[in-house]
Amino acid sequence: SDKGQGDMPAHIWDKVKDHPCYSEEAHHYFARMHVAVAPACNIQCNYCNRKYDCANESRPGVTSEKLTPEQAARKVAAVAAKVPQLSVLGIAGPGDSMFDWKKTAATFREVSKLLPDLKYCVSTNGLALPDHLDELAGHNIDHVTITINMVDPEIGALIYPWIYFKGKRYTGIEGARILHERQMEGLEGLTSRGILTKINSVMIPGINDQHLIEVNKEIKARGAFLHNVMPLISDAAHGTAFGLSGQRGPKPAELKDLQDKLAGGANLMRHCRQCRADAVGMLGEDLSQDFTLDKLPEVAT
Ligand code: CLF
Ligand code: SF4
Repeated sequence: SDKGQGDMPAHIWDKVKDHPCYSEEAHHYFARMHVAVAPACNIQCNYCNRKYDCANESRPGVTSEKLTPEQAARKVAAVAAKVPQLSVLGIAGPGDSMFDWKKTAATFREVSKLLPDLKYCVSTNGLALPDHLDELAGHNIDHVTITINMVDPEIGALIYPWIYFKGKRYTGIEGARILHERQMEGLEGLTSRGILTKINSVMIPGINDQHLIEVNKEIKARGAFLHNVMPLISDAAHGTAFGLSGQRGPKPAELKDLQDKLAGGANLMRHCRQCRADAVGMLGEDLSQDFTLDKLPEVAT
C-alpha cells in the first residue's frame, strides 16, 4: 500500500524524507551542497546584485567560485567524502540554472559518474523551464524550485526590468507577462511529471507583499508542493541591490504576518536559510571555504 508519513503518500515521502529543504525534519539529519556552475542569467530582477549569488536563494556575501562541470564533480566528491550527511546536490546560481542547461546537465552527468546515488535539485527563475521538462525527468531530478514573485504582469514590471527570451529582449509588462506564462507552464509541466516543486517568493514590501497571497493560491492550484516566502535582504552595505532606490526588506513581524495569512494554502517552508550558490553542509552551516578549488584533492575519473 502507499503508506507514507502522516497524510503524505509513500511515493512522495520517499522524495522528501532525506531532502533538507523539503522536509523540516530532514534538515536536522541531512546536508545539501550547491555548485556554482551557472553564472549567466536570462532575466533581470530589480533585487539582484550579480556580484553576489543569485537572490533566488541567497544573501549577499562573497562571490562564489565559478566551476566547470568537471571541477564541480571533483568538489562534490571531496565534500561527500567528508560530509556523510550529504544527500542533495543543488544548482542554484549564481545566475539561472537553466539558461545554460547544457552545462547544468553536464554537471549532473559528471557527478553521477562519481556518486551515482546523490539526489539532484535545481532552482530557476522559470523562463527556460518549459524547454527542459523531459530532460529533468530523464536526469532523475525529483526537486525543482521556481522563484515566482508575481502572477500579475503589472506587478512583475516593477520587479523585472527586462527578460531575454528566444534571442530578444522584452521589457516592462510585456516581459513580465512572458515570464509569468513560462513560470505557470513550467510548474504545470513539473506537476504532471511527478516532480516535486518548491516555489520561492521574495517578499518585497510595498511591491508584492500582499500579492503573494494570490501567488500562493495560483501555485497551489497548479500542484506546488511547498511555498517558501523569503524576505528581501536589502543590501545597503553593498550598494544597489534593488533597482528601486531605498527599497527595504520586510521586518520579521511583517513576514510572520504574511505567513499567517497564507496558512491553509500551499504548504509553507519556514526553515529556509537563504543559502549561497556555493553553500556546503547542513542548512545554516557553510563549509564552502573548506572546499575551494585549491583545496580539492585530485580524483581519478
Ligand atoms: Fe539547494 Fe534550494 Fe535545492 Fe535546497 S537550498 S537548490 S531546494 S538543495 Fe533550501 Fe537553501 Fe532555502 Fe534553498 S535552505 S535557500 S530552500
Ligand atoms: Fe539575479 Fe537570480 Fe534574478 Fe537572475 S534570476 S536576475 S541571477 S536574482
